[in-house]
Amino acid sequence: MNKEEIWMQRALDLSLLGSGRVAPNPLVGCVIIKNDQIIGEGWHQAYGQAHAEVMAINSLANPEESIGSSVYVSLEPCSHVGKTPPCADLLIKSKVKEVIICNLDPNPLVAGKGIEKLKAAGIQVSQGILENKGAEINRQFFTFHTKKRPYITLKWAASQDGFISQEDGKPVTFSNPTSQALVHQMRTQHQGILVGANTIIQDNPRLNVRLWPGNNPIRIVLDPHHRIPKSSQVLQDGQTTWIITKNGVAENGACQWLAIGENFRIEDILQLAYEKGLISILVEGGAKTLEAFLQSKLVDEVWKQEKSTLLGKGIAEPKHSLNWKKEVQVGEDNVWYQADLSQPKNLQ
Ligand code: AOF
Ligand code: ZN
Repeated sequence: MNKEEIWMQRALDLSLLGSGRVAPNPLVGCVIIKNDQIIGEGWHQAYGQAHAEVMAINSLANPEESIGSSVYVSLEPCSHVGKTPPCADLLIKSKVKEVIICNLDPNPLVAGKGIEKLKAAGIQVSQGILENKGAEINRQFFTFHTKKRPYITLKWAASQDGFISQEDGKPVTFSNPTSQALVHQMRTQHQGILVGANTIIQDNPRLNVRLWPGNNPIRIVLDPHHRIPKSSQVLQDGQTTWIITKNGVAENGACQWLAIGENFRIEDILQLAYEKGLISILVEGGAKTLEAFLQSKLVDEVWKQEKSTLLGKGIAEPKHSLNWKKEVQVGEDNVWYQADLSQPKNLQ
């Protein structure tokens, strides 16, 4: 790595410290350099709070130090007044010499305007360093703005012989404590968590985050025919749940019933989520729901947690021919696999 890449890598590493707390905003990190040394650092820590550039400028021992400095930031500085004032204005006021950017901001409120503003003020601007790494870190944010739909991750747990529950749909425990913590981490990293009505009826899950620090995703239940009982935990704990139905809309507090019509297509569900500003959804089951998403091809990431036991019978995992790649061994009895969706025989 050359020096520029090292500073940008640091900005990207800092950006990840906001993981699980910034959605629907992107992960952004910022490093301020003078005389080949880091003199300030910051990252976007939580939605609604200061942007990375503000945190970095505020971290300087003395505000004058920004004059003539080089600012490495993992996303194009914003040019709009949102929850916070424009970062481009702050950098101009701080008299920095140059701004080095990893990725452009696809948000139509910014999209190139941040760079224009900096250049118009006589600041040197370059863009594209470690661009692929930045695109990977903010894949949810970029997918949301470029494809105009949430980023979709599928995740299920199965026995080694490919069953995800008992024959009658009753749950089986495939997790060990570390695997459970990983599932909760994954939940913090998505803005929504989606299941079908059967999962609510059979498991009565809470679908919230308890074993990892970070935000709870919004619960989304596909319940076309209003089958889930009012006593379900997701309707009783006072936190947000959307129940997607075919017809009949009712609202009561944290729970919202949202009707999307008879067709009930995955496309319609994602359109609704897009309009509500959800940048990512973790689909946790059950079999029918996972299958419907795989069939729709509107899937960006697929994970399987496999337990090294044989069930012999039960409800089978989704049958799509996915190319699995082993990612991590979790304890003695769990392996996490990710599907390689870049292969032609698969989804894309
Ligand atoms: C930056 N630095 O650290 C972040 C940026 O509502 P706001 O004010 O928080 O603005 C959110 C938008 O600002 C977000 O959609 C994205 O375009 C940009 N995020 N920009 O310069 C940051 N988090
Ligand atoms: Zn900003």
